[in-house]
Amino acid sequence: MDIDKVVLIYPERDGRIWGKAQGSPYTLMRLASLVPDEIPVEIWDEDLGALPLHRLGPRDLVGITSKTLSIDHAKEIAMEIRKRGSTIAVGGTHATLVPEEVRQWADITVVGEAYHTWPQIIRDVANQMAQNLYVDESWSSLDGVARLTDRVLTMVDEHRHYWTPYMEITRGCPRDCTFCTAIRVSGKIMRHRPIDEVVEEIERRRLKRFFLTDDNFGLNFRTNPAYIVKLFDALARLDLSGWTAQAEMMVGNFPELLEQARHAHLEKLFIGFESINPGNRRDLGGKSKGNLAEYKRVIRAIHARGIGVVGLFVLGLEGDTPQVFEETWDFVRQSQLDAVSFTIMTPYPGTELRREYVDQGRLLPNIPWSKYDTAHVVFRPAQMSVEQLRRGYDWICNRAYSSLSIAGRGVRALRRHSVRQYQRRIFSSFSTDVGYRRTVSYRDREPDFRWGTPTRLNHASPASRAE
Ligand code: B12
Ligand code: SF4
Repeated sequence: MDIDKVVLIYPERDGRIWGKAQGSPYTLMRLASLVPDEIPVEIWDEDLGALPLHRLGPRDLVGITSKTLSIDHAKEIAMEIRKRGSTIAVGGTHATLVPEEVRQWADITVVGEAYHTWPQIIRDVANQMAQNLYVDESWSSLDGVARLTDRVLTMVDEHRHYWTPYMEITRGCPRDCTFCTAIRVSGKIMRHRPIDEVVEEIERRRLKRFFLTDDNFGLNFRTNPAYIVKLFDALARLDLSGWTAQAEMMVGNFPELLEQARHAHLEKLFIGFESINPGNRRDLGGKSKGNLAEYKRVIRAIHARGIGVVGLFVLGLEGDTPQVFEETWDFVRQSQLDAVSFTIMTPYPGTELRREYVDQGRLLPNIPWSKYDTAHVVFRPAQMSVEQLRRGYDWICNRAYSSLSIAGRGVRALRRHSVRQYQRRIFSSFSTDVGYRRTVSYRDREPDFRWGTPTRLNHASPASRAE
C-alpha cells in the first residue's frame, strides 16, 4: 500500500492563549522531519483548533503523541480515526511507560525515542507489514538525527502560531529520582547534539528565544564542561534575546561557566530544588538535600551572574508532613526566586515510586489519567491525609500565584536587568509565573478551590487519612 499522507496529532490541553498556542509542537516537528519527502506530512495541533478528521482515509498513517494526562483523550481521537480506517500509531511518554495499555487500542505502539523506529514504521506501513509494537531504547548518538526540514518549518510557522519555541541540545540524565518518568523515555545516558547542528537549527528557525527540552542540561557543567564551553562560545555569537534551561543546584558551583552562560544569552535556569525537607533525600537521586542555606547560596551565585532562577518544588513526598507547606512558602519568600513552581507528587506509571504505592495499596481508586497533571492528589501521602495535601497545595498556590505575588517577583526579576533591557525582558519576567498559575487553574476548576480565598491549613492529626 502506498501511504497517501502522514498526519501527526497533538491532543488538546491548553488551547490558545491570546491567539497563539503555548509551545511549538517540537516533538511532532522532529518526527515529521523524518517522513520521506515523497510522502505528504501534516501536523495537527488540537490546541490551535478542531481536528479535521473528515480528511482522513484508509491509506493515511496517523501518529498521536501523548503524555499520561492526555492519553484518554488520545484514545477518544483514535476511536474516531478508526472509523475512517487510517492506521494509528501512538508514541510519547505514556506509550513508553505502559505500552501494554496503549496496545489494546492503537494499531502501533511506539516505545522510547523513536528517532530510529519511526522511519521503519513508515516503511512497514507502506509495505503492509507493520508490527504492533516498536521499541527504540538504544539511546544512540544524536548526531544528524531528525534535523528539522524546511517543509516542516514552513508548515508549522511557529512564530505566528506559538508563544514558546522548544529546542533539544542534550538528552538523558544519569540520576535516578524515584518519581521521574523523563529518564524512562530519554534514558540515563547523557547525549549531546553536535554544536554546529544546534546553531544551524537556531538560525534556520530564526529563533530569538527558546526553552530547552533537556531534562538536566545543567548536569553537563560537571560531566561535560568542554562541550558546554564550546556550546556557550557558539551561542554567544548569535543574536538571541534569551533562552531557558533545566538544571540541578550544583550549577551554582561553576561561576565561570555561569558567566559564560550569561554571555551566551542564558536568561533563566529552572532549578529542581524539589523539597525543603531533608527527610526526602532518598527520593531525589542525590541532587538535592533540603539544605536551605545551600539553596540560598546557589540562588545568589546564579543571580550574581545576571541569570534568573525559577525554583521547582514537589509537595507530598514521603518525608513531608503538613508543616511542609508553610515551611516551603517561608523559604520561597526569603529566597529571591524569580518564579516558582509547585507540583503535587504524582506517581506516574513506570516509576519506582508507583510500584511502592501499589504494593502498599496507596493509590486512590478510580482516578482518571487526566488527573495526573501534578495539580491533583492521586495517592495517599505517607505523613498527612489526602485532604491535607490537597488543601496545602491550594494554600501555597493561592499565595504564590496571587496577582500581587506574581507582580512582586516579576518586578524584582526585571530590576535585575539594566533599564535599557527592560523592554526586552518585561514579557519573560512575568511569563513563567503566569504559565504556572495556568497549570494550577486545572485545579481551580474543582468546586472546592477558590482563587484568593485563603484555604485553611489543617495541622491536626498529620497521619490521619481523611479518605
Ligand atoms: C518540554 C516539556 C514540556 C513543555 C511542552 C510539552 C509539549 N509541547 O508537549 C511544557 C513546559 C509546556 C510541559 C508541560 C507539562 N509537562 Co512536560 N515535559 C517536557 C519535556 C522536558 C521534554 C519533552 C520534549 O519535547 N522532548 C523532546 C522531544 C523531541 O521528544 P519527546 O517529546 O520525548 O518525543 C520523543 C518520544 O517520546 C517519541 N514520541 C513522542 N510522541 C510520539 C508519537 C509518535 C507517533 C511516535 C512514533 C513517537 C513519539 O519520539 C519523540 C522523538 O524522540 C519532558 C521530559 C522528557 N524528556 O520527556 C516533560 C514531560 C513530558 N512533561 C511532563 C509533565 C508531567 C508535564 C506537565 C503535566 C507538567 C505540569 N505540571 O504542568 C505539563 C503538561 C502540559 C501538556 N500540555 O501536556 C512529564 C510527563 C509524565 C507523563 N507520564 O506523562 C515529562 C516526562 C517530565 C517529567 N516530569 O517526568 N512539558
Ligand atoms: S534529575 Fe531530573 S531528569 Fe534526572 S532523574 Fe531526577 S527528575 Fe529525572
